[in-house]
Amino acid sequence: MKNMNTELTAEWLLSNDDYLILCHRYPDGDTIGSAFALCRALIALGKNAAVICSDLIPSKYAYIYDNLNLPVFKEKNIIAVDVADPKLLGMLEEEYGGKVDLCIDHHGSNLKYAKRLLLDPKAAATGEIIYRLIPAMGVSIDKKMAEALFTAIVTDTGCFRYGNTTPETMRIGAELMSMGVDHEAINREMFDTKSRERMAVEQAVLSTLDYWCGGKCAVMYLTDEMIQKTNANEGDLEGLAPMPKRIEGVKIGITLRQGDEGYKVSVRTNPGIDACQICKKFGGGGHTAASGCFIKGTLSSVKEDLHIAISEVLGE
Ligand SMILES: [Mn+2]
Repeated sequence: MKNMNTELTAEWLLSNDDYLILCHRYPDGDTIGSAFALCRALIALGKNAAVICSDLIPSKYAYIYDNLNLPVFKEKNIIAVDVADPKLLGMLEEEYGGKVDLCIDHHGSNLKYAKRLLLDPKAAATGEIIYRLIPAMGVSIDKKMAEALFTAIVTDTGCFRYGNTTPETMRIGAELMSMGVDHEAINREMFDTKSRERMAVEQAVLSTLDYWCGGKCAVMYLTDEMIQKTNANEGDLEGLAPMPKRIEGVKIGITLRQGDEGYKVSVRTNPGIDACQICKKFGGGGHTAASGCFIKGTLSSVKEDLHIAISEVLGE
């Protein structure tokens, strides 16, 4: 594994071609926005580039990938963006997990699985790293790239609210706005507009809310059956994870989502508790305030495993 900086990465991208860019599963605004901004920049250079993801990209992100004519080519170089662990490639792991030529990421927990790694754990979003990379390749950021990068940054910072937001994040946001990004429309689409299916999911998921450790931990879950009943699509299920930690007195918020033979666990914490430490116990990772892991078992066994781990962390 070779550690890269922006200049070295730009040089490598300029001297190669035929890039396949991979997003992480359960794609969010950062992985999608970063991937398409980079893809558009490479195409602007006359390179072949395309983006793939193991899961469907939610339609609310359509403005990020519309009007993009992807060339037909055989990939020679694999790039993963915002992917800390090859497991997060989902169904693409088997084919590409061991073949990633370049990983661009901001997760301190990155497993350093790629041949080259451009990592900045201080960046609030991978989109910040791509924002610096595109001009280093000699490409000027156009409006579509700016919209994609703005989306990457607002989604990973909760619209510049979370602790990962730095003065640099705000400066980049301001620069992107001056490039013509319609911040109001993007923020409305990302944070305000909710489908009826989404409202039904929130209603269902909130009805499962449970409190542990004297109310310092709030837990809720989402099963396949609930998803079916509410007729929700992948886009309707995004952004549920921060909900439990918003409750007064809660230090740790946990959201469980049913998966194959177990549950995907999203942990969100308020200052003073390291979510990454909790998830590492179960083979996962992420950031201090937002991390994830996968635990095998039934709903009740997964809850029990978590309850024990959380009680230890909270010293109860
Ligand atoms: Mn990210």
